[in-house]
Amino acid sequence: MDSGHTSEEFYLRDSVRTAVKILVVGHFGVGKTTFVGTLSEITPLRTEETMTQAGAHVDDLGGVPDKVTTTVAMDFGRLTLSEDLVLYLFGAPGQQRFMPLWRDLTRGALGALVLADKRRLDHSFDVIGLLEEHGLPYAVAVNDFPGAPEFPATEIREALDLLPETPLVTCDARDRTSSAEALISLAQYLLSRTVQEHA
Ligand SMILES: Nc1nc2c(ncn2[C@@H]2O[C@H](COP(=O)(O)OP(=O)(O)O)[C@@H](O)[C@H]2O)c(=O)[nH]1
Ligand SMILES: [Mg+2]
Repeated sequence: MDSGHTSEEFYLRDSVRTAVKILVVGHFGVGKTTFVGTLSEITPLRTEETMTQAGAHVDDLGGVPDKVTTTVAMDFGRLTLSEDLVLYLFGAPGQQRFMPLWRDLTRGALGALVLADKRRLDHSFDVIGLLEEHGLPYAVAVNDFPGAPEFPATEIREALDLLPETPLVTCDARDRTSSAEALISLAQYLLSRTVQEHA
């Protein structure tokens, strides 16, 4: 197989003892596939389909007119963090019609990173509502798209109705360092909650 990957990258190291499932969620066109692709060490599994005319009335193209694919199920990627710890990233669709997937998707997940777009923060309400419904802790990463208005963090928090402890960071899903930092803010938050629970 000539995919540019070595078997080292495909197979999980024998030393891995802990696998953690993290969701990367957000509305249509917010950067989930990009984010998982940027961080994954394996070729991400993508379930994208070319949008058909039939989907035209349900997939809101506002703000992303040149987007021709949409995630129909999810993205899947892997990130080995240390000898014994591996993260599995599940990019989950935010469209209303995929909501039945969420029960299965949230099962076993430690937390979620919500990708948000400042140009349409209201589009994140559904996804945040679902996370709260499922009791899954989350951090919010605002992706900077060209032409996005400049909002102070306090206004974004207010618009999304975030708790004071919910991490809010900015992120460029196309950039590995920036995406990793967003994931780290989620990990630190999850860890601080675990420490509190055991205090
Ligand atoms: N400027 C900018 N563009 C992004 C960012 N993340 C994704 N994009 C672009 O936005 C479009 C939609 O991204 P995609 O990952 O397909 O969104 P998805 O529907 O959430 O999977 C693509 O053209 C990406 O290149 C980001 O952080 N900043
Ligand atoms: Mg996608």
